[in-house]
Amino acid sequence: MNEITKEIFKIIKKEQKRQKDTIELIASENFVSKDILKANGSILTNKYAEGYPSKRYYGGCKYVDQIETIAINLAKELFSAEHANVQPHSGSQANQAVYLAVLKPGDKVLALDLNSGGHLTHGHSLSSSGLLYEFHSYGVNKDTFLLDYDEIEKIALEVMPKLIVTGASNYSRIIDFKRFSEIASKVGALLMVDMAHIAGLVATSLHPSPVPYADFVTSTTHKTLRGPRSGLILCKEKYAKIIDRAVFPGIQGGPHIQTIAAKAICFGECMEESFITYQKRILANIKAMEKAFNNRNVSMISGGSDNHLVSIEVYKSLGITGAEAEKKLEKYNITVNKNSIPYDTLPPTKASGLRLGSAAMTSRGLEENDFYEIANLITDILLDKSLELNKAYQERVKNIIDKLY
Ligand code: DSN
Repeated sequence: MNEITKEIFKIIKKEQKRQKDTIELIASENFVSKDILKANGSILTNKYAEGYPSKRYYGGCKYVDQIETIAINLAKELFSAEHANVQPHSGSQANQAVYLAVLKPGDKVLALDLNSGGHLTHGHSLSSSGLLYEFHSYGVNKDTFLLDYDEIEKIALEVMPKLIVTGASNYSRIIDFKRFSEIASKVGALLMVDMAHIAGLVATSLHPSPVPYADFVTSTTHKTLRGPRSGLILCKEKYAKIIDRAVFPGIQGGPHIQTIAAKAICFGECMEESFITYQKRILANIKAMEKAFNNRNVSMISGGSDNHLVSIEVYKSLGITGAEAEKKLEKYNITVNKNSIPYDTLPPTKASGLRLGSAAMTSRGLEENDFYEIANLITDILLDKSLELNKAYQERVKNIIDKLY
């Protein structure tokens, strides 16, 4: 083992310890099963397989064809989709592929704005989405912080986009995909739903599925779905060809077969009864946080949550910016991310909010009383203006860490 290899493994060990000893509340993270880890780190990484099952540009693909076919079939079954492409390396690439498949440079797209919970690939000026296409945005209602479908319809009628995008990185309420599809058909637009955050809830019918309503559904596979770090596209059969062509050779070369194998295992795990129980616990656990924040008068965007995340306002309600809060909590081994809130008066580097998710710690066995305590602990830490680390809070963190699987 050379020095570089030793160094890298040493750092991986440290990261492993950090993950083990941390209260992980980043809403987009999770902990995969040992089988998923094993497939993802397997010899499949040695194989090139440009193309699709039985239509490859390389020899020696008979086994990887079997793996990709299993993954495709499971993805279709899990989400009741007509067609699945399991090759996107990430959610961003899944989105990029849909745009390439249906848009020409300069075409108009309507998507949720970043401050209201949208994603960079939904038209940020520095993302290829915003650079190549003419993105317009809708936000959330100024008073309720909820999606206002009548307002979205009004904007859609003004913009007349070719594609409407919905789905979010930071929206804690149920999204009405049927209403979005009605708006899209009224203005003659296609509909794409990026369900990355809620895919696990959709897979278990705990959030309404976008699949019957959207022309295209994109997702990551590593958030509530609890699979490997990767992407997925679902669509109607009539779009299968243009989607497959947009992924390869449109934006990607060889698929990562080791990750596709891990995705197949993930989809299989999602069909087990225990996965439904897990998703129900995610929801119950976030409700426990919601209750604690309510009791402590910590302001939550839209007043609470119907899914796996809750977005809290910290600048006005606790007197600390999101960036400072993130740093302060990290000192106590609580990992969160700062997040802009709708109509934020602070820049995204500071931000007024924190986004907290329950998927990862639910995977590690925490229950409602633990999440209730975590929300109280976060509130205590953020209200405490002392610069010294507080031993009592450290003890409370340790009590939670000690319970983790
Ligand atoms: N970065 C992811 C998130 O945290 O929501 C979205 O891609």
